[in-house]
Amino acid sequence: MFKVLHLSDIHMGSGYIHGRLNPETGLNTRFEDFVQTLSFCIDRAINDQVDLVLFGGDAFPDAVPAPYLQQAFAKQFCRLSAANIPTILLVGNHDQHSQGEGGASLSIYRSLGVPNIIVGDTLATYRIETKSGPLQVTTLPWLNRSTLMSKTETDGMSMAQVSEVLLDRLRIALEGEIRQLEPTMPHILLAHLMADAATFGAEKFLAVGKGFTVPLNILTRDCFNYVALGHVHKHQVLCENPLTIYPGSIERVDFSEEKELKGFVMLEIAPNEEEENAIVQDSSKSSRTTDRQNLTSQNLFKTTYEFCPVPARSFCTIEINLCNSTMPQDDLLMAIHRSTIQDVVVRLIYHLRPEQVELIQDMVVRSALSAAHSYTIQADLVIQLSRSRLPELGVGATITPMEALQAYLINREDLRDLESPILEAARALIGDEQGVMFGSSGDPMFGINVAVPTNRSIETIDFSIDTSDTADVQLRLL
Ligand SMILES: [Mn+2]
Repeated sequence: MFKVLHLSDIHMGSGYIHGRLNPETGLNTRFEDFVQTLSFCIDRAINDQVDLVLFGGDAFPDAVPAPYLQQAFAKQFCRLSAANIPTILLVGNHDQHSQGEGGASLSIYRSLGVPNIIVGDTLATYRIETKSGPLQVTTLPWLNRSTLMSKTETDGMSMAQVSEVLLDRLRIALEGEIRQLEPTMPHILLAHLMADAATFGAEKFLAVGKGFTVPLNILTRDCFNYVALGHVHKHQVLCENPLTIYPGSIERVDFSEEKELKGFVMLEIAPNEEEENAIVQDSSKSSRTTDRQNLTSQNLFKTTYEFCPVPARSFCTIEINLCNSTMPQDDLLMAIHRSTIQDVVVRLIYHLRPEQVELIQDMVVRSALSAAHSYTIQADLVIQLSRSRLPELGVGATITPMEALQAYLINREDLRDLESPILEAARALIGDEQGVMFGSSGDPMFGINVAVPTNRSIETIDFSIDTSDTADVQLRLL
């Protein structure tokens, strides 16, 4: 039986904004968190005496990590090397360097010839001698267009066409690796990629601009006993047969990972006893050779897994809308006290109206958050840029200019004192216009009877304007 530990997406050196300076070490506390969590994984590998450790890629935020990051990473993985645990470090997109011949932040381990460490920076298959026997691992690092195609080849092709050709080449290259496999040995595919579990159409090919999306069916071949993935930070099982798993990242890089459980995957690949028995029975007959040829490593071995959570730093968002609160500070403090914030990275978001701002004392809020590992406060002012529409002025309502003005004035308390003069001026204006329109064309006069609320009482004002159809233009304003 083989025991394999699979972890991925360490990103050591990320998310410092959520940490603080440790005065004792002079280092960012988030760096220390990442080292501690990685150390937790390595401890488990050593204590459980696993046969193999697979790292799915993305060691650092970029391919040129600061020396202290390189050193911290190396210290942990060299413990595996010293414990004679074979380890494969796969190259992810964050590890690749595009200058010159390429290379990666992890290539140094090969250059130095660190025992028991293999750097997976090309598509290749390794036979690894473990204490439980040999097994095979195919490494598939992050692919970009230039890995499989030259510039002249892609000239004049659409993104969809490029992706199609790339996938075809990947399929062929992987097939080449698969054909070299020894079927009696367990076989693992270790890949850093964005897998696409859905059936894909041309729209999916367009994703190549952001990355290279690989359809799951290219990976889930029955020759594999396990497909170990890296790149996606959320732990997920994409396929049961063969088991295809993203262990996810080991520490939260930002708040997008707040709700995700962090950890690694522990695998057991054991001989499939049912199949073994079948072979023994068959071997008494003459058909043994034929049956053995038909067997794939998938039915010779059985893979089981366990997701092992790690003590990653918790993140917590506290969001509260205080717009309708009469005591916004009390409500805000209550929301903080209801949350577990001890040693947690906290993001406090509250919404309030501009006139409530002075009701919040920043120092009191900060003091309430002091138990957090770190915190940010985001106060969102809710400003009503426009008044709500008046129902009287809604679409579809047939209304005259005077009615519209009246409805508007009723809703503007601040203009109450000016209501009468405004209305009178409006009447005069409209009257003038009507007079010009009708008067100049020689149309007959019309009269309007208007009831106008003035100073909260309603009085009727009579005035006369030229009219041709009294019924149609009679206004009754309430
Ligand atoms: Mn990645």
